[in-house]
Amino acid sequence: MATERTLSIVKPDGVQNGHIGHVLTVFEAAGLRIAAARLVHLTSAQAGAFYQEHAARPVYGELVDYMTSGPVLLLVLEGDQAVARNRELMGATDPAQAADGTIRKLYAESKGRNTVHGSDSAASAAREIAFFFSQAFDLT
Ligand code: IDP
Ligand code: MG
Repeated sequence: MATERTLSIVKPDGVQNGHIGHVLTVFEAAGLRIAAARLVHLTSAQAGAFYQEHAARPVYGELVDYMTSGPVLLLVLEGDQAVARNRELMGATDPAQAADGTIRKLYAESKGRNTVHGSDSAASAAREIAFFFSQAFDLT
């Protein structure tokens, strides 16, 4: 067992389309515990800083606009190999490429409006969790 934590975000389309409940059910059914959660409407500064690694990509402006278009649900998931497990449950970035049964296959509208975010490595997870959640206050 390699218990890990990872950051998940239910993106604006997932919140607006009413998929929070099912996304949480998918995580819990897969054995991932919800270790922290917060619903927020991100500012451009916050979304821009969170996605700083993508700042040089053409999609960056569109991504920041989209992520600030409505509330998002920030989640810390915990469980065995949580980083990889969450990425499996999410499916590929482009819903046309996502495997059957994945969250993005079910709900994503496009490569941009793709319902969920998930950390892509243990290092990203540590950085992303620390960006949104405080060890002293939010996480036990
Ligand atoms: P990931 O979310 O599957 O890890 P990344 O390549 O890290 O994918 O891209 C971050 C986010 O940027 C994607 O989830 C998606 O919302 C957006 N994005 C990536 N590529 C495109 C694109 O070609 N068009 C529109 N949005 C994109
Ligand atoms: Mg990514």
